[in-house]
Amino acid sequence: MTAMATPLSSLTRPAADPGAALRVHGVASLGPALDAAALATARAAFAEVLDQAVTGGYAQIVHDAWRKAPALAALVPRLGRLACAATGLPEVVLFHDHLLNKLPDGEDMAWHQDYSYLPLDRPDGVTLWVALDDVTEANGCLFYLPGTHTAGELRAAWGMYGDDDPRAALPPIAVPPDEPGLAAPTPAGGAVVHDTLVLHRSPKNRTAAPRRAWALSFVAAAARWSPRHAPHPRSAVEPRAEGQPLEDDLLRVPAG
Ligand SMILES: O=C(O)CCC(=O)C(=O)O
Repeated sequence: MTAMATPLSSLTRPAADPGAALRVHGVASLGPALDAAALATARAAFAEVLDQAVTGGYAQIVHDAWRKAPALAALVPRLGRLACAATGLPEVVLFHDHLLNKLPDGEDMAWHQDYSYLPLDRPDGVTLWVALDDVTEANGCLFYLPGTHTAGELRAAWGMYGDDDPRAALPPIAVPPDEPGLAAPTPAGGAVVHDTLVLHRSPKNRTAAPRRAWALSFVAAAARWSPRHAPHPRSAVEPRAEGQPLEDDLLRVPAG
């Protein structure tokens, strides 16, 4: 008889076995990922590049922050090793990263899968989300629906090209309106890792202070570009072919 997976009841404490939690629930709290010095470095870099942010209703976003701030690039190996440990991959590639400055009283971010927005031919990867402030339910922590990664890819929550978008034919995201999901409050320097297919949302910041975070998309080295799968800031300015290998100049992190 196969043992039933125990439902996840909390994301407030680091997972005892992040790899198992990621596999079963699609999300795992990792606990501290940046020590005090690294956190100070990341915050200083955040301040330096914030003027390069694009402003959306949901947050100010600095895309590809590691290319803009060498201090952030220097922190990527330690975070990539956490991604390798959680996924079991021998190596991960930093496909994309972004800094998020969630200003007070912005918009809610709806339930979505990160893979909907990755122009890649497979969902093999994770988002490593690092809190740069103490992130709570009040200032807009992430909320998850554990286990939803096993249902496969769903219709993109927003941002489709039109009816011929391949994502339009997928089953819609159907989460009851009264389903809050499981909150993942995370102290500054702490991280949460999630599967690119797990449903998550991020409500608005209801405090008076901005809320800072750094989200890194680590993917399997075998993944290939698929601009047809999803729009992406980089494929829009520098066109990529279907099936093109990931660029050599992306940061690659072997397991430690
Ligand atoms: O609120 C955040 O920092 C993360 C939002 C999110 O889910 C995303 O960028 O995919």
